[in-house]
Amino acid sequence: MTNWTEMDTYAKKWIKQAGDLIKKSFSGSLTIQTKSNANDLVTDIDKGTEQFFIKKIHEKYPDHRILGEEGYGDTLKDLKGIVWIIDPIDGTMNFIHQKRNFAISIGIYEDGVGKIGLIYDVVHDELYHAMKGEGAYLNNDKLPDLAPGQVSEAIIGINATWVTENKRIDPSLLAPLIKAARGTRSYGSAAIEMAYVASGRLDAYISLRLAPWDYGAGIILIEELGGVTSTLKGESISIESQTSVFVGKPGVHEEILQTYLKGGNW
Ligand code: 2AM
Ligand code: CA
Ligand code: CA
Ligand code: CA
Repeated sequence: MTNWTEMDTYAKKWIKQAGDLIKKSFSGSLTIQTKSNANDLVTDIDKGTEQFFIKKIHEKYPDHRILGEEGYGDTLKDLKGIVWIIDPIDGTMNFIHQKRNFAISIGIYEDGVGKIGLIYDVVHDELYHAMKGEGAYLNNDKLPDLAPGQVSEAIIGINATWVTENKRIDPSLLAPLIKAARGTRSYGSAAIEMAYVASGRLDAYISLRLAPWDYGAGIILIEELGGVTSTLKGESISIESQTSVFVGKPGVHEEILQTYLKGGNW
């Protein structure tokens, strides 16, 4: 029998410990490297944090597998069994430039089904957590279910990249949505933006390309609260690959999909 409560307790303990290690690193110097391009950054702290989780998980749960952004976990061909999907620092650019607005994201899946989602905004000491069927919380406070809303009163999380010339979408397609919304925000961390949708600070969030470790925890939190998660086409998100991600409270998600996105050729 899988003891999810025990796993949740360990995951929370480890995420707080990792957060403390990250905070301690602020007083030292960072080693920064680039990945796919000059603005795609990684630090020794991203790598060290991922390795910290892998060590803890392997010690306690040797049969669990781990998918981590920095590649120290397992190479997975499927999501059978229990898989921890980890982004050790989501918002690395913020971590480097601002020392805030980054998070640790952990989604725990069983046979591809999301069971536990944790997003820890380290600097604000805000831990968003959910266990499937057991409610979602911000620290010790239970989050209310997401109430229906409408675009005219919505704040939408979206990165300005998607309304400039880019590879994935005609930038003019999102302009009418941005005009119709009450406002837009961009925080530079997909995990934080999804946690903000869960907590009602944002009403929707759109990204044209995210990886499983960016959204693995966030979709568990949002779905637990009755929010809607899909790709930009309105299809269900497959946790196994890079995808567009479009999440929102009920009503807002539907209105955006029907009025602004339907018929787009992405
Ligand atoms: P990261 O900081 O873990 O790399 C920035 O707008 C958001 O997009 C962050 O959540 C960031 O995660 C993510 N991101 C950055 N580069 C990305 C890439 N090449 N593919 C997918 N997501 C990326
Ligand atoms: Ca990265
Ligand atoms: Ca990320
Ligand atoms: Ca990362």
